[in-house]
Amino acid sequence: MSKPALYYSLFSPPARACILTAKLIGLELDLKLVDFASKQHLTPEYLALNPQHQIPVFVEADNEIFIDSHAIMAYMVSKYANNDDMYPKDLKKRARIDHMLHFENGVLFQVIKDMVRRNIYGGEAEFNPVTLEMCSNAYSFLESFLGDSPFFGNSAVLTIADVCLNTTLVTLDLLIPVDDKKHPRLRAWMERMKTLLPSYEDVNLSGAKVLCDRIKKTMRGNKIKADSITEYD
Ligand SMILES: N[C@@H](CCC(=O)N[C@@H](CS)C(=O)NCC(=O)O)C(=O)O
Repeated sequence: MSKPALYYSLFSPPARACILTAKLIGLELDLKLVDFASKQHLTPEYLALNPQHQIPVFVEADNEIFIDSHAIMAYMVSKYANNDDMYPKDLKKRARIDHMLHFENGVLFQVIKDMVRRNIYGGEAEFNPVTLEMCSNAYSFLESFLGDSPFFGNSAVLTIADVCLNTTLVTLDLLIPVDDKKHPRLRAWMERMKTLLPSYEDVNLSGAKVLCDRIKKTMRGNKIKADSITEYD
């Protein structure tokens, strides 16, 4: 039977979360790189997979298509893992993990979306105060949610909530660092995850750097443009 396929690019935190989850449960994926530089995600072939033109997309061996990293991670663990540790079947435990998946999607990841909107596409040369506030609030909420638990969702073991929060946080941390004075538990969890997640350097950090470099480079370009306009005012 052929392997399931994952359409991905390493710059994408949700795509990295799916790759790391598959590695953690020993699931081999047929990795299909989507070339954003040539706008492959906007081609008719890709839109047939995901009309929302986003990565990641998971295509099962029987050609069934699943969209959204959180749904993909939950599916991969439920179908292929040897146990339910990473996505518990117990409804109360699962509700706590689901909470963190929704938090990642609806709050933390929105900080990156806001930066992309303002700093890559909106011409802004600095981080907007709104973005900074969104980020600081998200870090503070995470610090509180984590509490004294080793993992998110009050879990005693690593789950898909930790994986998706981590791939997004590793990216954000390069842009707006998690302050160990303000968020000591979050910082300690991030350090621990470096050793618990597979492929930290070659997948997680290297992918995060690609997105971070793109944002920083565009911001520098926006600054040069803004300065030259001011000079001729
Ligand atoms: N909620 C989605 C978010 C996916 C997403 O925003 N992917 C971005 C890359 S990080 C993308 O493909 N953007 C291209 C576009 O929106 O055209 C998930 O978790 O999979």
